[in-house]
Amino acid sequence: MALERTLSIIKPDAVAKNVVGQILSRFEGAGLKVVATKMAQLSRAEAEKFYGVHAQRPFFKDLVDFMVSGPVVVSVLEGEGAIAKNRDLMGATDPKKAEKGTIRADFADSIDANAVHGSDAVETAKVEIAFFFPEANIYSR
Ligand code: RTP
Ligand code: MG
Repeated sequence: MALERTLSIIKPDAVAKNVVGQILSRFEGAGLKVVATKMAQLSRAEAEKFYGVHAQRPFFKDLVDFMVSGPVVVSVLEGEGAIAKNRDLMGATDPKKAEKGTIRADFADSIDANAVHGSDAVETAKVEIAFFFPEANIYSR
């Protein structure tokens, strides 16, 4: 397995529920290192650009509305197979379908308010990380 980086966003619902620490703990417990992190309030323009790949989808407006509804915690996670590992920890997009013990099964309420985002591939991870963090602000260990 390769050493990878992935972008994680703890979404507004999970920040509002006060489970930021519990979610970051799950990443650490699975061997992922937090090598950059910050809290941010996304603007509409930022949320639209970040999720630009979904611009033509019927759920796009709801997704953007939700992502700007409160602050988020954005992190870069580093580790062996970090992209797939993070997606395993997150569980399925729809929390009703997410496996027991996953972040979405435990903390998410709906397919819109689904607690976390995680990059889905090496290339998207690169783009998403650069969207939020200059290389100088990533503290690889
Ligand atoms: P994410 O990008 O947020 O990590 O989630 P994902 O890969 O599991 O799902 P994706 O297909 O990339 O969709 C992005 C976000 O859009 C919302 N969504 N709603 N109503 C729907 O059918 C629907 N499908 C997707 C979800 O909030 C999803 O996280
Ligand atoms: Mg996605």
